[in-house]
Amino acid sequence: MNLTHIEHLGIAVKSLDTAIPYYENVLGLKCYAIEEVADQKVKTAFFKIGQTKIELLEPTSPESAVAKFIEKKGEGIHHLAFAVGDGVANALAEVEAKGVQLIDKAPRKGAEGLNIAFLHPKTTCSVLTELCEHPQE
Ligand code: CMX
Repeated sequence: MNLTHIEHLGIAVKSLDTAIPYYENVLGLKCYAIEEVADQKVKTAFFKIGQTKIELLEPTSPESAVAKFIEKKGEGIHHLAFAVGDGVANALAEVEAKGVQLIDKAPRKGAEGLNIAFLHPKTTCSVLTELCEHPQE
């Protein structure tokens, strides 16, 4: 598998309105996009540092995976997303053959139009892991 870089870090927050000023006014980053991902029941805010993004995730429903995470563990780092150079579908087949449990059996559309798939944290050393690719890659 060809992982090229950390595409983003997903951070669960209760409120974007509370979290964004910290990233902007303290860390000096610029929020360049806010996007609701309806099927994941989250509202996201994006910042960029070099090739890597920070994705803040605010749940929009108590049934959201992010709402459950915050209830159980509190706010904080929710997932680690790698950019895959040779296709998410190929990478899924490869990691599944090595015993990793797939949450998404096939790539689907995520925030910013990326093709994405999640791997179950029970089989990834407790880190919810996302594989991503830009559709043109
Ligand atoms: N990181 C590490 N472990 C996690 C986790 C996370 N983000 N979320 C859940 N877990 C752990 C729980 O602590 C729990 O462990 P224990 O059994 O030891 O207590 C176990 O996984 C099961 O957790 P749960 O609360 O019962 O939750 P579910 O099984 O219902 O769902 C998961 C867990 C990972 C399958 C689900 O959150 C999921 O499908 N996530 C992928 C999609 C997602 O997170 N979307 C939001 C972001 C979308 C975006 O970036 O656009």
